[in-house]
Amino acid sequence: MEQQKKTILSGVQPSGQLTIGNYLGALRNWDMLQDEYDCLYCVVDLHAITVRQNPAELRRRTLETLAIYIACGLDPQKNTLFVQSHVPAHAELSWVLGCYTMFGELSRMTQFKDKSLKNAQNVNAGLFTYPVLMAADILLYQADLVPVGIDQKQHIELARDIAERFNAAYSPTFTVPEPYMPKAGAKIMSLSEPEKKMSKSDDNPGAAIYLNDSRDDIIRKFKRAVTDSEMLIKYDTDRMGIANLMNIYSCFTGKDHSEIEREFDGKGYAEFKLAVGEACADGLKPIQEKFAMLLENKDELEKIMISGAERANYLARKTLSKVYRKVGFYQVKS
Ligand code: ATP
Ligand code: LTN
Repeated sequence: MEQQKKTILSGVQPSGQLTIGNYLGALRNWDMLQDEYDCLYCVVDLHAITVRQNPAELRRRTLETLAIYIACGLDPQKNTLFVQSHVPAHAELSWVLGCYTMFGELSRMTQFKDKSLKNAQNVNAGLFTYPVLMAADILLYQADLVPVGIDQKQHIELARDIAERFNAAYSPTFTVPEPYMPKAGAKIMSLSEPEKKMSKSDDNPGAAIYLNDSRDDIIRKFKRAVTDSEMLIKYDTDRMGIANLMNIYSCFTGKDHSEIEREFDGKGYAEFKLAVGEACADGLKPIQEKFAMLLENKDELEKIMISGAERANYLARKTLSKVYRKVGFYQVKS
């Protein structure tokens, strides 16, 4: 039976503190998939160094990101949780796939364009080839589904193109993956600039709700969230500020937009913002408690990393050796 389960792979960069964007767009869905699929989730530290990181912080955040995965409900017994740099095949396959990816394709990636503008002093080659490494992450495990937020859709389409190109050039080698996006929460916007996505590496801490923010901070940030002067709680994508708050409230309460409109009919923004803050703080509380508990036992987290990497290495090696054979790398028996 085990072999018939479909495979899922996803990852988050340990490039900052995780936000409710990461949670609602990705992690919350991962939790719901763990019984039906064979799931692998990695902490993508190789991707994180495409932007300068402080080494001590990167190390700490790698462990914390793994702890957050578990705190968000991923059972390390049911899912393979690992750190990308612990599985060398990611970098190795990435080199090969880079030779099947066109310069023009990478130039069209919107994340590359956005990050080049944001890091104009460090537009390095890794930032450019980032999607190739991401394709390697996915294709190594023959993943059928990749649960991510909308911002990653273009990268998954590229991974599909690379897989199809390689399969056509040789013989079927890779499963062609599909993106899996949540109905609600696939794109949570910044609280200070609601036309931009909420991002963990935003310079303004008021723009994002971090999973570890205190209740007071959460309520205060929502209170200051940019809205408009219409004072009408009605879902309208032309009014991104209020639409975003309604989406967040909907994700945490399960209420749909029309229920929310009825609930706050005739009420003001202050009351609504407080309700959003409280719902969000309530929703994050159990995650925060579990996270704090997990971090008290670093040895246990390291054990999870080691056994995750062991299984991931085993699966990744199988695909990599197939690829090496197909492209014609000389094989010797050791
Ligand atoms: P960075 O700011 O360092 O680029 P990020 O916050 O954009 O990071 P990633 O590590 O790139 O986060 O993304 C991890 C997962 O979270 C991905 O599946 C991504 O699609 C999802 N995600 C990130 N931001 C949002 C958002 N604002 N809304 C919904 N999903 C999001
Ligand atoms: N690029 C992704 C993170 C990521 C990823 C992956 C997501 C790296 N490798 C593989 C899904 C599958 C991002 O969120 N920015």
